[in-house]
Amino acid sequence: MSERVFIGLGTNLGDRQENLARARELLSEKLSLTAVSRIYETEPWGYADQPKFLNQVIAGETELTPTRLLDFLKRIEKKMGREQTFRYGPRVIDLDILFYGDRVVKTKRLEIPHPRIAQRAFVLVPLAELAPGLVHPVTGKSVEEVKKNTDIQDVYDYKIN
Ligand code: PH2
Ligand code: MG
Ligand code: MG
Repeated sequence: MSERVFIGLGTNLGDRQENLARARELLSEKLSLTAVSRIYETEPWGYADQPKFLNQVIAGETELTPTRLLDFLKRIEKKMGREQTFRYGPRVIDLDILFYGDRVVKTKRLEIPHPRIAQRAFVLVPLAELAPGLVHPVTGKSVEEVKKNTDIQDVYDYKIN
């Protein structure tokens, strides 16, 4: 049985567009990509003094369990040269599980749905593009509803080169 998952991609170091492309390619090894949002350039959230991010959200079908999916994402981040910095600091690539079907997971390592979706326009805008009607399994709110109540001015369309 496969599940539909949504993954958030973020990058603000090096060739950001290339980083997103590489990450999508590596993701497709274990995830059949069913939808890919546009790319957005976004002001850094959480820690201001760093380069702007490119953000994107993808939807895919996978056989991996949530924990295995997390391991897989961490392996990709490592392969792409991600180094540990500090919370909300700059990174070559960040891959976050946003939703995993309507599963709710809360362990030390992993929380699904991602706990900060509602505060993050850089996630909500691309997510609403793919799945406006997607309902949060705990709050019962749709992505579109949450987006309407979020300031999205720091999220810009990014012209693909
Ligand atoms: N990721 C963070 C911290 N801040 N800001 C933007 N704009 N985009 C991100 O992907 C991002 C961030 C930590 O995961
Ligand atoms: Mg993140
Ligand atoms: Mg992360």
